[in-house]
Amino acid sequence: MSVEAPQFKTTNSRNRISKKILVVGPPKAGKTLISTFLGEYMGDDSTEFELEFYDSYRATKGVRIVEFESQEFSVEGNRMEIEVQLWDVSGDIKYEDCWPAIKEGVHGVILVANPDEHQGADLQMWYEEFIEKTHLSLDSVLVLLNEMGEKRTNDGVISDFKIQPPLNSAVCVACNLRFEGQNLKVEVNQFLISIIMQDDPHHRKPSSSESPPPGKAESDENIDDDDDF
Ligand SMILES: Nc1nc2c(ncn2[C@@H]2O[C@H](COP(=O)(O)OP(=O)(O)O)[C@@H](O)[C@H]2O)c(=O)[nH]1
Ligand SMILES: [Mg+2]
Repeated sequence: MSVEAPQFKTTNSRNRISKKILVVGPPKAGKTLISTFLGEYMGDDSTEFELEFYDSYRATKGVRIVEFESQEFSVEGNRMEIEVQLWDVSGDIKYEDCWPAIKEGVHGVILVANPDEHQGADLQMWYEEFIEKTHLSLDSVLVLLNEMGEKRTNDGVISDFKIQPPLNSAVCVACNLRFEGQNLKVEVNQFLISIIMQDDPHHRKPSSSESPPPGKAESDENIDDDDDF
C-alpha cells in the first residue's frame, strides 16, 4: 500500500491543517482513556482534569474517532492550528480487516502500553502494521508507557521496559493520567510539532528539551528561518 507524504492541508486563511493520528497497542493499555483525555483537554489550557476510570473493562469495538483542535502554534510568526483526528483503534486483532482503512492517510501514530502488564515485544506487531507498513517516519511516532493506579512515572518498571529496535529510536514517555495529565499534554504538543515539521524537511526537528510550555507550543525557536512555512 502506498501512502502519500503528509502535506499541508490549508482549510482557511488561519493556517489550519488536518492530521490523522492513530492510537494503537495491546488491549487494556489505556488507549481509550488517553484518547478521551486528549479530546477533552488538548484544545484549551486546562490544568485540572476529571477522568472517569471504569472498574469493568469496556473494549473498543473496531475503532472510535475523537476530534480536537490543538491550541495555536506559532511558526515563524504565523499562527496555525491543527485539527487532529485521533483514531482510537481496538487492541483486538479480530478487527484486522478494518486496518487497511484505518491506516489510509495516516500522519502519526501513538503507541500505548501499560508497563505493568506489557513488554516491549508487545508493541512489535503494532509497529510493523501501522508504522513500518505505512512507511511512517519514527519522528511521527510517540510511545506512551501508561502507568495506571497510584504509582508515579519513571519508576523501575519504566526503565525495565525494553523496546526493540528500530522502534526504540522513537520518542518514548511515561505518563500517569491520574497525577501527570499536564505532562502528557506537553508531550503531545511536542509530538504534534514534530509531525508538522515532517511537512518541510528543511526544518530542524525540535528536541524534547525544547518542549513548549504547557498548552502553548511556541516553536519559533525550534526551526531554521530560511523557509516560509
Ligand atoms: N486507574 C487507572 N485506570 C486506567 C487508566 N487508564 C485506563 N484505565 C482503566 O483501564 C481499563 C482499560 O482502559 P482502556 O482505555 O479502555 O484501554 P484500551 O483497551 O487500551 O483502550 C479501563 O477500565 C480504564 O478505566 C489509568 O491511567 N489509571
Ligand atoms: Mg479501547
